[in-house]
Amino acid sequence: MRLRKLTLREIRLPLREPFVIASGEQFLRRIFLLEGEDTDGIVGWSECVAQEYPNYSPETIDTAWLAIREWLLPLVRSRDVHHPQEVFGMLDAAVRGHLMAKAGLEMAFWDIAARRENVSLSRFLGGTRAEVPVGISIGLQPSPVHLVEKVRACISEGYRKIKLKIKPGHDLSYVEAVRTAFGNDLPLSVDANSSYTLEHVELFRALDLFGLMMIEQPLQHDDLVRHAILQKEIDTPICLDESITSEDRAEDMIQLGSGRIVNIKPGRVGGFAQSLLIHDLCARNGIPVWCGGMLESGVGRAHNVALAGLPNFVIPGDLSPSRRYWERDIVTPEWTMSREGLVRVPLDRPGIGVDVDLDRIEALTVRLEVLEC
Ligand code: OSB
Ligand code: MG
Repeated sequence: MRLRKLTLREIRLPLREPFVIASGEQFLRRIFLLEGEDTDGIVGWSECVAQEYPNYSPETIDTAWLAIREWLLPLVRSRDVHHPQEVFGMLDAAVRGHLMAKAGLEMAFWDIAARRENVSLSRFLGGTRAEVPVGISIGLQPSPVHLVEKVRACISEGYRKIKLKIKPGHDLSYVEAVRTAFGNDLPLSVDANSSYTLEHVELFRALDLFGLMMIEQPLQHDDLVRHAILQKEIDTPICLDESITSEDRAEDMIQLGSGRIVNIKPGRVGGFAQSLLIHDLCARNGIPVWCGGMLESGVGRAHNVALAGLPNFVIPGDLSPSRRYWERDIVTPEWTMSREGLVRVPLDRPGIGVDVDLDRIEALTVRLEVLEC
């Protein structure tokens, strides 16, 4: 397989509800879509998950665009790729960082390769499940009362896991309100997006009493050592998100005891090859994983759902249906969730398994670059 053309597009979709986390808030998603075409005319899609502002990762949609055009595409241009597993190495040997940009390019190759084999992306990756359980990530709310009403609605929709965003001052009273309203059996977790320090250890000991499934990324975005210190002080499993940027970092986490669960976002770790390595490493070490989200459109969601079909994704992923984010998604069919909180993996269709609504994308495009290879 050899790339003939790569089309970069930016579209903008307003979120149905603003999404607020410790490190910032979002009303509109600037979405970076990649459409690759190989020399046989097979087309594959991907989404680079970098956001508008570098508050989750140091990358942004604008740095990723530059990285892909200037440094990454030239590394695969006019080179034969026998398997998409090779792409990350080709990119990573020459360019440091820019993992979201690398992932965007790499995952387009995976969709093309799956379509060339006429199999679903999930099967191509090694997925074994036809449906996967879905959790929801609820942004910071103005009060515990607001949060309880939100959680009530999510439970009635069927979500299998509820994740609450927290930050200092917006934590214990919120968790307590949810536990009081819905009891201790509700699968509940919190995500701090790096907003605490080791000074807050007493707060985490207090959270221990609420029997949370996990506390996601309490400390610095690139920290492992302090997370290991914190994990020794508390019973609740720490789950790392931001800190896991490679298989090596996941291995460090296991060695140091910095956490007991990993959130794998293919976009964060440089794509599917790295995601598979982390998945397998965690499986060998008894570390459960789940698939996180980055407020993706239906294109990025397809990649996440495909990955979440692998066997060690044993915890519900942040894979909410299209309606949760958008008035209208850019794929057909839109992503839906059953009353039982499951999303179907489109195993019966080649590649990502949904059709990209090109007319709609064209109408929404604010930036376009066609790169001939
Ligand atoms: O920390 O998991 C996170 C969204 C943007 C950036 C970081 C995170 C998130 C989410 C949203 O939690 C999950 C989703 O896509 O529904
Ligand atoms: Mg997170």
